[in-house]
Amino acid sequence: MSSATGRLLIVHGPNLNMLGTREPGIYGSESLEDINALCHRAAADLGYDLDTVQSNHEGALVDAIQAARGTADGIVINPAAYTHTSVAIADALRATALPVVEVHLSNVHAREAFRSHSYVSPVAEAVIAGAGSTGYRFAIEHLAAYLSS
Ligand code: CA2
Repeated sequence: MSSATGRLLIVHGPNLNMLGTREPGIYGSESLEDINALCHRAAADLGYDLDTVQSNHEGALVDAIQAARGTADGIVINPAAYTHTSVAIADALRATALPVVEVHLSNVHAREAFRSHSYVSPVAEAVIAGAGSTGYRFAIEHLAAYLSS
């Protein structure tokens, strides 16, 4: 039996399984496993259980988001490239009616113009971009504060 305050879901989009292998100047040198470990520590510090999921497939991400309804209290999502293209992911997030925090490792607003548009941001309680892996800790702290308010 868990005595946790609640349960959070971290959703990682396409290619984030490649973290730490290429483009460290943009995305940092930590692996996805490192970031998941950071998320587990941040959630545990605040009394939350945590699930993580990564997929390179839009439909699998939609399935994971739909499954969060009834099992999670909030979602942290880095939709990666689907940020800029996916109405399906935005609709799935909206349908959960759960609080969502959108995270980007890089400052998407300082890069190519197409990265400044997000289908997910209108569904999000908060958006964190450019803080690197620490952005995930900020997102978890914000969700915990939101859920306890
Ligand atoms: O800054 C972010 O976190 C992004 O969501 C990352 C996405 C990008 O499409 C978004 O515009 C911003 C790309 C993730 C790809 O990650 C890689 C990591 C290592 C090697 C190759 C790709």
